[in-house]
Amino acid sequence: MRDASPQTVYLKDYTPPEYLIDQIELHFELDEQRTRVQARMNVRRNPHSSADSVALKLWGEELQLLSIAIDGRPLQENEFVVGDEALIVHEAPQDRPFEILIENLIDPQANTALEGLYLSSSMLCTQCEAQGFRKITWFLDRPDVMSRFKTTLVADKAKYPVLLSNGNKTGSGELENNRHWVSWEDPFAKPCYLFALVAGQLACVADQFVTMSGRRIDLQIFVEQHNVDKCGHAIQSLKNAMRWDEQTYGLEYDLDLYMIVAVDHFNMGAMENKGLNVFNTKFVLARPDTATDSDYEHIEGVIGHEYFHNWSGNRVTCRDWFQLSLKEGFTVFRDQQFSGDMTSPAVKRIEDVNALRTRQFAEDAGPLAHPVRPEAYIEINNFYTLTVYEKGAEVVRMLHTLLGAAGFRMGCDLYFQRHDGQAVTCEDFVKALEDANGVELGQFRRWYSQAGTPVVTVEQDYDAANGRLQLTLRQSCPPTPNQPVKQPLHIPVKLGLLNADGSPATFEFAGQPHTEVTLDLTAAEQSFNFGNLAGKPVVSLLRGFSAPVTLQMPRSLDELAFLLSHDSDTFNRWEAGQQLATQAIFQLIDSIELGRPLQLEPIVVDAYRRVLADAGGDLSYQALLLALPEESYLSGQMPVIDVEAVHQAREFVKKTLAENLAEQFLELYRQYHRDESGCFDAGAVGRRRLKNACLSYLCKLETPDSHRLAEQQFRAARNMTDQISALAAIVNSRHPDQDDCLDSFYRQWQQEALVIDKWFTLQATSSMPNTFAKVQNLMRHPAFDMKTPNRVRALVGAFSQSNPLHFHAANGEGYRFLADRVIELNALNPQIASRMVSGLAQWRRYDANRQSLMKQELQRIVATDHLSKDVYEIASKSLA
Ligand code: 0A1
Ligand code: ZN
Repeated sequence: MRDASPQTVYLKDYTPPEYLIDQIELHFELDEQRTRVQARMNVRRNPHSSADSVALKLWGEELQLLSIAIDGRPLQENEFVVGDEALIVHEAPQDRPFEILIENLIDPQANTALEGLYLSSSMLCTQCEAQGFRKITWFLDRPDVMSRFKTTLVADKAKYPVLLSNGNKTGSGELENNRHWVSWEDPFAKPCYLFALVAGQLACVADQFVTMSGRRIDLQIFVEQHNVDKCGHAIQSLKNAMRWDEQTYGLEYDLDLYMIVAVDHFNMGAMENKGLNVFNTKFVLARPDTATDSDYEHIEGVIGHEYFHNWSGNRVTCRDWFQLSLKEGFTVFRDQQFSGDMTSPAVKRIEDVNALRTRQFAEDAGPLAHPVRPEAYIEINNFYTLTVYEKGAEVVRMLHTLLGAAGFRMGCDLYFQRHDGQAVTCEDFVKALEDANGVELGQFRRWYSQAGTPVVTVEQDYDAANGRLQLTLRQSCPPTPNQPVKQPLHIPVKLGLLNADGSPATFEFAGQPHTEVTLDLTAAEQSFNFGNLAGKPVVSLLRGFSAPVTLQMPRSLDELAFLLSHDSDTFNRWEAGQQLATQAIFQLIDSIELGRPLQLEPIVVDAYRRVLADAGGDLSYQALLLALPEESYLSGQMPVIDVEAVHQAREFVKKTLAENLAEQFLELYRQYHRDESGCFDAGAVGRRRLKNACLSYLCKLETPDSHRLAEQQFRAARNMTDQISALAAIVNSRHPDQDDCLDSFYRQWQQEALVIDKWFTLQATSSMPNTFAKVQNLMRHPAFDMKTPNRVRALVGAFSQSNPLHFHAANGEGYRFLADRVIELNALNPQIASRMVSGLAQWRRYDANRQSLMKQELQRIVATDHLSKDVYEIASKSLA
């Protein structure tokens, strides 16, 4: 049990800060166990605060105070008090600005939570978002307090030759005892969550970028020496992102230097600290033989994401943490646009929707559902969620759809111009878009405040005599925690119609001819009429996934097969294939549950035969068309999830397709298989995706030939995409040399941490029997480490979140295993611990036996001594 019940923070309680800190000068004497921090702050009363208390409360945690003075006068013991969470000066000067000088000690080595200043391998680095700065020194740690930072770092020259902080370098020098110093100054006022420092033995990969106004920017990526050969893609991605933001949003970089540091120990993906991004190595390092094509794509996306934050997040920041999606939803939308433009917009959109529907929809339907702009939290770190990020991006995308690209751009221009240098709200963002376009988005705002995934149903009424189609759309949204009743939302529904021969139909809508329209669904029930039709059209609805809703539209297998062949909307064409497979799998699940023999509808086989024959030339897209819906997506559609039936039915479809279309799979495999080193260009990526999709089907045949094919590819591969795809096929089959392949992979890559993460994940996600025992053994493997988040995610996270079959074993061993890990992690790293709890949060979706086993484990977690706020919030809300 927790020592004291933790407090909830509410959006409705927001008040402006009572004091402001215009400037802070930080001086660090860096040391692994005893870092000495001196903070000199210029403080004044906030003229916009109506509070009348004379006390000054500065947040601070796990700090050892050495001294405190105001305007040079050391404070007496009765003038302030230091608690677990804050330091309070009882009476601060009210009538004038004043200076506070604080000196304190911190212990980076003991910091396994990776928040504040910590040690990663032999490097010192910081993570301050959301509230890590208070673990560095006492401060007004809230995003609406923006200060200019000057930082001086002093350290041992041999251990820490490189000393970095935000902004521009202003000086450096030597000191006695082999120490040296470097000073930095950031000319832009910023909230303290954007502060960063890094110290270590780092190699630098440098480049330059000339901005649209002709300014030359130095770009520097800092990594450990042995990784300098893996930075090329990150640097190229950064330059692409800088150019793209100029061209798409007219936004230019504002400092003379942009630095990225890659660290092995990081709780999240990366962090947008002003001028000094800190990245998880996973999103920087890539070489064709160590990183897959999707690693390359993720690196480009995350580099873009952090770069785009320089405007959407840093220049214009959040007033309070409830507004997190203001910067995150918008920036995810921007990075999605960027990645689409760099690769294929069609493929990127499908990948993003697939992730949203399998993961965010589950969050929105479970006990942790919350609005894009949450109203309450216990621990803000728990709100870096799929809802805030991914659904938040969908909300921005809908605004883009409603206003059109040009209108959206005008709105963004006004937003950045109006709010540059300010800490603002989601409301300010919508208001700028409204004002720039002269439109009213009143009802649309409900997307920010209402949780849950809306359901849209469709009724069709075709009048053959008059060539008219009437569509009646109805929307509803299931209750979510604290929101039993929902209001109708403003839902943009993009629509096209197809003629019987598959060609796009021209139709009349609102008196005008169209081939595509966006309907504004605003009422609970609304009808739309389409005229001038030559015959009954086939409706293509929610094109491009124009809103994050569940569309319920009964379709025959024939109609789905027709759309899969003909829809001109690339998203809906893919979606038709997914629906076709989903319906087929659900028929099989019924048969399994009724004990009937399994049979796959021939129309499904025919549809996949056509996809294999031709998909229009984009090989990545063709590979997506071939991918069956994931087990987690299928489970999301069941009232009571039956993990075994879902797995068995999906496997049956895959195997049946492989048996019926073996020749075509093999032919395509041979056509696109190359012995290539793995350059990251669209042609090569497409070939590999398609070929490896074929290989994964062929391996379901479990024949000596298919086993040989996989093993040959594994042994000969000169790029990681081919090597790991082959190993995955081997590990998920009854391949006789499985263990030997895994061993040789380990021996080959034991020096490359990111590759060894893949090795852990492959084994943790295998559907083969005995996986749980293997996972338990891997916990004892010398390369496993509970203090390295990437490792924990690779093994514990992968098993509990991506292996439904074995994690949900009916005897509860998976649940017990996870709860034990959560309890261990709680003491080391509460953020990672609380992320791991999510495997248990969906307990209500399972049968009674599993429900009670999962609940029991959640209760055991909640009853743990010294439970962190992070884990307490997730586990207790999951049980509520
Ligand atoms: N703002 C970062 C995400 C981030 C959030 C919290 C962190 O530590 C607790 C670290 C990174 C982003 O959106 O990339
Ligand atoms: Zn972000």
